[in-house]
Amino acid sequence: MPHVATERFLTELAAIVGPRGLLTDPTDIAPYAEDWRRLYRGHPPAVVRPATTQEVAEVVRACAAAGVGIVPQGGNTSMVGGAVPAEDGSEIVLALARLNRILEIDPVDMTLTLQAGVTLKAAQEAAAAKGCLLPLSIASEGTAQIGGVLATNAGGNNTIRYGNARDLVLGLEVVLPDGEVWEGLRRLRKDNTGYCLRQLFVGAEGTLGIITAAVLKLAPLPREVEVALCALPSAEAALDLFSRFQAQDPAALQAFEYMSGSGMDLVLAHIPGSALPLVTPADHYVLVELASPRVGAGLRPALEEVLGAALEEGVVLDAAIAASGAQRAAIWKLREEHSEAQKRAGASVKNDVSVPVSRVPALLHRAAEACEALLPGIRIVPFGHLGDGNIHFNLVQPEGMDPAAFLARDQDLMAAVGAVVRDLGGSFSAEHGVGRLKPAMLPGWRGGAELETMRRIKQALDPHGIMNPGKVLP
Ligand code: 2HG
Ligand code: ZN
Repeated sequence: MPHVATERFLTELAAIVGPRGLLTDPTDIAPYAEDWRRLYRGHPPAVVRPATTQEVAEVVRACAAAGVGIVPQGGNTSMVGGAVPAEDGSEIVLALARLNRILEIDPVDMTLTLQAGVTLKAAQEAAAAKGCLLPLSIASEGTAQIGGVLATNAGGNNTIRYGNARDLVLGLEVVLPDGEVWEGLRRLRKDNTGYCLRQLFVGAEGTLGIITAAVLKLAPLPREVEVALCALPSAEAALDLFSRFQAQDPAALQAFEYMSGSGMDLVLAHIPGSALPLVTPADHYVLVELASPRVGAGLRPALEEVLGAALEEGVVLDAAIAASGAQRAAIWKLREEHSEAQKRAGASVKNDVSVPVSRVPALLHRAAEACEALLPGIRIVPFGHLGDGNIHFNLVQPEGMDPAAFLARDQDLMAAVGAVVRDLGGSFSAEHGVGRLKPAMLPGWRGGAELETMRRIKQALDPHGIMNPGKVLP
């Protein structure tokens, strides 16, 4: 059980990270104390901003000796309160933003070695400058940092083609809960030497150690990209369209994203500069992206072939193909601004769930029915990564309802969606993690031997429970 930090302890931290590296003024601390969704506000006595792995290790050793909890924090974009400190002053925030160096890009090995505090966008840009693609794309990539992206095993828009964050990790450097540094920055494509430690830290949400650097796999940079926005009559039609693109050329399919008409309406209403590039609004939309590293891959005719047939058969009602990079970006913006638009529309309850892809239409119908029965007038605004079965089944408060009264219903609503997801063989946390929001749900979904094994791993690595306390495990 972590202890409350003393003045003496803070002086010790200042000696490790220097005056630039320690924030204790409440105004400076405030942005680190609250999550993006504003669900939680902690009271950390300090925010430590180490500049080197060695400093991270010394801070961890000091915290371990004092029994003070540590909350590792990257861009603070967690959707589940994964990087917020406790209210009782027993946890400091350890921000990794100053570990922001790209260490090496190797275009032969196709690897990117970098520190944890580099933003995902900066990492993508560094790779692109060397003619390579870092194939991980998430809406918060301008702010999210590599350490957090790996700690949550982020998924995002390109999972259908390249997998999740964990599929890109070849090596890691991790500061363990006793302050020892595991130097595992290998870049091997094959390495069967005992337990795969790096995968233990990916997705552990900072509860087993602090990721300070990583080696990531790169892919060839696409030379041809096509993006289309399609309006569809039903969720079944969206799945049908996905199958058509899969059947045509699965290797070209880079993203297949779903948006509901209700979600699109919120974007159009709340995000300045957004416009629908289609004549008639619909109840369902899909963004499809095809990409190839080959010049002359013929993606445009391929896209037109599938869309043409789908239009003729009534599977697609209308479609717009981007004619320039600016138009591609404008279509992507309609998708990526969904979270921001929902935030502006009022209080929201998020269900980051996944089901087998074939069951996405059933999820959309049945979960909507269950939520409407619980709270008439609720705004159902699902969107997400249809191609991998991960839907953000998000709910926005009825117009005019008191936000607090709506949030008081969150457990009921999440349970109702959860019951449908369970019945469809899905997961209650697809890509955002468990964080502080969902530990109580874990035993119901991952009980028995699975939860017990997780507890034993936690106990073995962090026996005093100082690493990101209160997250993931109940
Ligand atoms: C996305 O896919 C993110 O845009 C955020 O995962 C989802 O706001 C959300 O629930
Ligand atoms: Zn997502």
